[in-house]
Amino acid sequence: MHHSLRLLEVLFCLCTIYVTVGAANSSTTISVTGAYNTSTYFNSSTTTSRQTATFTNPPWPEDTVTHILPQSISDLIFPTAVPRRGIQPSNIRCGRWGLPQSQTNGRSPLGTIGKQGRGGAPRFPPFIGAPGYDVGTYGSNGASDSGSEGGNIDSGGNGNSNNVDQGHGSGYGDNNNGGGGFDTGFGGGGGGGGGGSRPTTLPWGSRTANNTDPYTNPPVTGVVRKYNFVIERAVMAPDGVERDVIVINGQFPGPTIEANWGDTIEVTVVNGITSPQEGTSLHWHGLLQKGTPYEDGVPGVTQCPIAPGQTFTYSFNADLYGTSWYHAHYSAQYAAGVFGAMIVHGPTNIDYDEDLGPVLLTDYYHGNYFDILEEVMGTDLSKVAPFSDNNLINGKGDFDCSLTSNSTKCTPGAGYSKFQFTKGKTYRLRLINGGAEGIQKFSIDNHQLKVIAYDFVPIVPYTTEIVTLGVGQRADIVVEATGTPTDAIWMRSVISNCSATHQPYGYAMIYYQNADINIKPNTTAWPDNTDGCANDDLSLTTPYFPITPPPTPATEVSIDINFGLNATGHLVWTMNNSTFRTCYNDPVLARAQQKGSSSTANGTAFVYPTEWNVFDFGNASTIRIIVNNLSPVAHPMHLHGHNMYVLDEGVGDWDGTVIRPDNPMRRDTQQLRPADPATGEPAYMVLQIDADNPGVWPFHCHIAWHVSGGLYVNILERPDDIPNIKSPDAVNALCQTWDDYTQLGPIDQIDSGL
Ligand SMILES: [Cu+2]
Repeated sequence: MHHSLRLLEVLFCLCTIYVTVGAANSSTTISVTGAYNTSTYFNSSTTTSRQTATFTNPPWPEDTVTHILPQSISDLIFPTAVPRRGIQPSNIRCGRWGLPQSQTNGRSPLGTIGKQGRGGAPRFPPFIGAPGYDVGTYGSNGASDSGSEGGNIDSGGNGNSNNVDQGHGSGYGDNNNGGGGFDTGFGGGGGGGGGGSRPTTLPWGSRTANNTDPYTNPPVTGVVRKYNFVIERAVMAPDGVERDVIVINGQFPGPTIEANWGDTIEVTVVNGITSPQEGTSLHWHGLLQKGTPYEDGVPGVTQCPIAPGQTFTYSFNADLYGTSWYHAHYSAQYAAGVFGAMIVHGPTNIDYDEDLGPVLLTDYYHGNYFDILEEVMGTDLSKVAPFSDNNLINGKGDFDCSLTSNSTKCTPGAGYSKFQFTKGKTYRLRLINGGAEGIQKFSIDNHQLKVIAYDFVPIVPYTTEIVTLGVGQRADIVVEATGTPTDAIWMRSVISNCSATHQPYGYAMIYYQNADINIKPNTTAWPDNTDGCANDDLSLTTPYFPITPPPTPATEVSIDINFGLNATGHLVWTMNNSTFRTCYNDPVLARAQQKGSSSTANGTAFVYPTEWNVFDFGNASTIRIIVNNLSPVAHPMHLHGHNMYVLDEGVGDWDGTVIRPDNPMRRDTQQLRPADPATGEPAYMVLQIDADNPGVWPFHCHIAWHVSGGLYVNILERPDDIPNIKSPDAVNALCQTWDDYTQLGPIDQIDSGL
């Protein structure tokens, strides 16, 4: 009881210490952030930011068994004397001694909470028979091996340069920069003037935003866009404060991926994470992965992790168009910097002059992600909801160095991202919330924003002053430069009071063509009357291509979200009273592929372990999910493999209302409101999907700290069709390598793993 009250205090008291960052230091150079030309197709063949690193064989020469995890910790976590409880059809090897996850919990505090959060938890005591077992002191020797070495990458333009834009620096060498407005939306052909090798037809043919169902009729261009990513540790100072990061090709944020609708994207990933080593995997947020669920990048679900030193090539279709991002899905690793924008050029539903490219909005922490995670997963309840330290736009922002400790290296005046407007022109901006926790409220002083798409779904444009984005959500907006030619304007993104931050204010600068770029803007923010925890009303957001879902779904399930303390005093999140934990060595999808069409394999049904949170929807053609939020915290709920119909959302019990039943909103991430803190009344959202994509699809909160705490379920969709989907050998080989790697010693999985 005492604990619960304390916890509520912590969760509710997210609003206390805001530090206002004063006027920004102005800088004397200006560069336009990501000026795209007027057409929306993309004409580069290959983007290669860096050569693939070479690794010797075996690929993890640096670390020995004892380096990976001290022997004493290994004994504590994986005691050999524990009676084994087999998971059918075979024992799953998760770690050195081959105990199934449900028997060990590793260093993880995750257990399964009893009904209503009361008693009996965890079902599988974490350290049975372990010597010296003591609540709260798990893994004390192993906790310190998350070293801060490895600063072998120069921080490039991040710390001290204002004129480098990291977001999309490398090689999209388009060769059509004649300014003629090339209407990709409705022209079906070149409307602009002569431009070198500009194609005479659009890559996606005659498809437009309102004549094509993207889910049934995507184009196939035959073009492959190739990228090489090397993921490594580094020390960087994007906002002036030096910290440990994990980044792609030395860039923060990572390189922008671009393709045309219908292209194939191929990304070769080298896991160069050392000192300590970690697995990794990349997820391509929002793409459907139809027929290629094994490319979805979720470790322990669709693949085994890419082991340290290993190289793996993802290959998948750009089957939807618009704005998105990619990120590591291994633990909370993306919060260390493993993410970037992903743009798929396609038809437009509105005219504009210039595409200014991605605008990444990210809450930002100065701590090492693993250190934060240890607190999130720890027993000190004052630390389970960590406060971010800053808010960045395209990886930039100032920080007040006087707020840092003497031991922290901080250089003032890191600078802001900059954009240029010309009076009278219209600009497309691609807003992405790529943060770990914070809800972003984006605005441009004195300018109206026309929202033309949410996530990968074009909508009937509507005008607003403030765009709300929960973690994982995107908005494409068009802005008309209605100011005067000498204007200098603040672009802002503010982390809402529904989130936990010490410094909510993110800034970038917009300079008009005749502005004095030596002055900083002096404009005033729009008043914010939006709900701090929720998206804009569903009645405001109408998909541009209408689709009417079946009014009565083939199957329906209710899922309750809650939290509580398990038997060891750790905060865990639950969906229908079960906390998720992945087994990196045993992907759910691989099990589903083995399982025959009669739900048996070799005559023996496979029973998914409880902690995998598998919801088997059989062959149902439509699936409705009613999510009830019993926790006083908002959750951006993300579904892989689909755009979900969002039928309704609000506080209380769903009364059966569907907002715009002939064409409900669709998107891949939807903000779930918190339970009413005054009355305790839960909040709800009602989702529906057409089961047209056989696979195992994660449905989870996109707050890094919540999914780490187990707020995750697997949607098993059309299991009878899954055995027909064959993973490439390279995907299967990941498990062999990962198995070999984990033979060296148990990995340090202190959270759900995702
Ligand atoms: Cu959440």
